[in-house]
Amino acid sequence: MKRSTAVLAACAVAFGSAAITVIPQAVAAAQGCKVDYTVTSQWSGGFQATVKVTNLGDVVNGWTLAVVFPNTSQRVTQGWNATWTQSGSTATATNVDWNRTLGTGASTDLGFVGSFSGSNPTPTSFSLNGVACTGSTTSTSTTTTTTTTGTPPVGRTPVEINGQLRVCGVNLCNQYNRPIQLRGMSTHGIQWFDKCYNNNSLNALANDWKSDLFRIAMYVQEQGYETNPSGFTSRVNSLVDMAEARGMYALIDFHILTPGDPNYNLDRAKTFFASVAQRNAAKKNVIYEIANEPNGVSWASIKSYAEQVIPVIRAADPDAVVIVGTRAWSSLGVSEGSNESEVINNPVNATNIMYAFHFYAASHKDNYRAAVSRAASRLPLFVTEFGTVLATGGGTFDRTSTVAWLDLLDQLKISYANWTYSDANESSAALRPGTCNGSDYSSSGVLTESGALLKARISTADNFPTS
Ligand code: IDC
Repeated sequence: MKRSTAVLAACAVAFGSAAITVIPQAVAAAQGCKVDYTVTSQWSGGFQATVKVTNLGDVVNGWTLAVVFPNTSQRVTQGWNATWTQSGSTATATNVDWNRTLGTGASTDLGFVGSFSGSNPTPTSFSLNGVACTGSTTSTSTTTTTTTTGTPPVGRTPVEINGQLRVCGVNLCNQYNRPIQLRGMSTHGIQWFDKCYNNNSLNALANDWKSDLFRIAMYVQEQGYETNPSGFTSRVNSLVDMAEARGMYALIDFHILTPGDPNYNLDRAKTFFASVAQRNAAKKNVIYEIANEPNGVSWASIKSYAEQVIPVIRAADPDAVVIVGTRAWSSLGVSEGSNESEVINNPVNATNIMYAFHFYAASHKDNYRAAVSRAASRLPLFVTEFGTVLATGGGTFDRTSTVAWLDLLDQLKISYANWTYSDANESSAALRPGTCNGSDYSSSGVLTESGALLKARISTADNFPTS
């Protein structure tokens, strides 16, 4: 508050003296702007900044903002809410369609992830359409704290606190533009385990597990969507409503698996997402996952699929986060001998998207964790599915590897959903076989070893920023 008062005062002085020395011309447009620049986090060699641009002059239709760094080693590597380029020490942000027009007094929030070497001083100047933004402020917020514990506001759900989500830089951000991590559970295939998803089980997930997230795994093949498109679409919608009623985010998973080329289901995906996106557009709790696990298919084919399905979702629900599966069972290519560079070098041409990473703790260990650690500063990642066991969904429950993974995801603020909140007779399931025949989902006796670990991890207090 103090800061913005000072900024306004500075602008008034600047404009006051301009009015005295310049003879106003009737046709000249009033010009002026201010920028609030904040480094929101910084790590070795990299940083993330937000840039709030306020137009203090007449309405502008189309704009560029120049940000002059004092140091040519500072580079914008990825930006949002504008098209970012850089030449020498000047980075330029050009409006995107939806923020092209800035009325008098209107603001727009931009941001970027940057790299630097040596020191990272704040920019020396900003200008909007060539006019210096006087009275601009720069600041650095407290950073690098990723493990703070906090008590969530009593009686408020994850969706009430965080509202509509968006991708900012490499993070999932809440309505205050602050990075958050969602922790939750995935269904098993809803064509097989439908009876596990009812009021009692969802109450337990929201109230006892304190889950932020409910992933709805809608298989396309294997007796799934293709056998009854309207029936599965309506079941997904009702599960979205059940999650919403309990303040949880709902992740709609188009669970392709075999065949592994998502383009095999391209028409089905367009039909399905057009329908669910239109029906759920006004909701704040929906996230779309467009291809569970592409496999045996190139990144170029997956990217092409994504660039056809995402516009269908955007046409109906423009502001929702969309998650794109990656090559080799969503391993960022690692399980087929590649790595994250194929995505970094050839990203999907869309904004407000994240990339899926999946792992099974007993099968995927240090080299996969290394890939995630590297990729996390370059790509927005979301672990939409992982297991505590072998990639088969069964076998040994690997506590050590699971804990190593979850510690890493917590540290990087990467959201996750565990496979599965079901009573399947396999070690990945969180509930003991037979649980879904009864009405008790809350007592500790219904949990498997995997379920007990996940419930203990997920139910700890969230740390959602509220301003
Ligand atoms: C598994 C189920 C298993 C089912 C099999 C085939 O746990 O009961 O028989 O699918 O449909 C994935 C997939 C997910 C798999 C899971 C475990 O996304 O569908 O579920 N897994 O194999 N990727 C890696 C592992």
